[in-house]
Amino acid sequence: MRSFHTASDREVKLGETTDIYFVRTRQVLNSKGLENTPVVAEVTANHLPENWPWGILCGVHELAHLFEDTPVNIFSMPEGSVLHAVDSRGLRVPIMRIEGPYGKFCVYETALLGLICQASGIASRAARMRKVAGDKQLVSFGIRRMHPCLSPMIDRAAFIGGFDAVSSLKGAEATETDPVGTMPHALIIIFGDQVAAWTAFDEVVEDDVPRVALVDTYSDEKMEAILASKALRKLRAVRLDTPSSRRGDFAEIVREVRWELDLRGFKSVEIFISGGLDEDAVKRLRDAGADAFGVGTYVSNSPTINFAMDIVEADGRLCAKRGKFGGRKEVWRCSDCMVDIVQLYSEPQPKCPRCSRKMASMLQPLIRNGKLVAEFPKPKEIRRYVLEQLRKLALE
Ligand code: PCP
Repeated sequence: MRSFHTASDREVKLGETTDIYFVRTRQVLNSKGLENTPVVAEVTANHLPENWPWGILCGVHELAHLFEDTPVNIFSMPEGSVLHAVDSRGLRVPIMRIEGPYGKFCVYETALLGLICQASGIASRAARMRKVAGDKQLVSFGIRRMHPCLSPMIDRAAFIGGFDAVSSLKGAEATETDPVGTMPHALIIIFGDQVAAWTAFDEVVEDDVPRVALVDTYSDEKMEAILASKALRKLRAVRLDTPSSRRGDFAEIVREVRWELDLRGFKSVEIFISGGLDEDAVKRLRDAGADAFGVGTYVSNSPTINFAMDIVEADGRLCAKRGKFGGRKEVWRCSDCMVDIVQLYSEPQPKCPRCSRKMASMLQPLIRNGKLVAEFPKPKEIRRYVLEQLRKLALE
């Protein structure tokens, strides 16, 4: 009897999370001897959520494991690549191409899309947060808003998107980092006294864990921040998770806390903010003097990037459905200008329309005849790749 309403790795690999119409399609193709019809299918996004000018591709490694031992070839943008919905001429950009006998992989379309739609949405919002936060610390606090079986994926996507740390044990494992957290209101409520709770935390928790005191449980943030700074010699920061009913002009509260701490010589005590943070709030509070942010729902509950997979060639015939562009394509990118050009596969390597430098092909071999042929960089390396690209991009 399963405890949670989730599918196991084995069930996903067996195609049991597919939509029934793919099972029936395979049934029809098998009965008519068409299951081995060779196709070229491409994955594109009609548009990006909230008019984002770009997104971050995430979920490719899991997708590769899904297709292992399936007789197909897959060419994909590497995990962590910036993606555009359309190229510099308005043509939709394929982020992935799958070539092979359609009947052998049709049941995987559902899982394929699920693996990249959600993770790419999270990584993209995380990357936008990264752009807004600048060099301020960003910690992923969002797994509590989502099904726990997804916590490693959510934290990994947030980290790859540019977050500095994640709060969950499994997320830290998936990113090969140390989990980061402060203290919950519950700790202070149990002690019934802020100073007693902070001091107990300081006595008991390992020395290498930064001391971040929560300063909004019972009274004014300014007063509790001063109290905590006086109580803990090694205090790294104070966390303000002020309930929305008390937030008012939160930026002004942050400025006030900063001023009063500096006034009393606690210049090294940082200000950590959490609760209901989105891009606008982080920008406002960063400018008000906040040093670190715990972001939850806004990233873990990101809109998905609604990728679609479409057959563009079948048995050598050009055959895209209405609204899609037929024929096998290549995606060329100028990694300096971050400009994309989509061309038919047979066309020669183009030059960047902006800087005239040679462009690089983005669709790299991932799977060849069911075998993994791509290296899987570690999450830290993928994150570095994302940060390099973000330096060349504007938020709007
Ligand atoms: C929440 C908890 C989450 C934060 C806020 C994420 O505070 O710390 O990590 O919030 P968001 O989803 O709105 O971005 P509480 O609910 O007060 O929980 P706790 O006392 O455990 O910190």
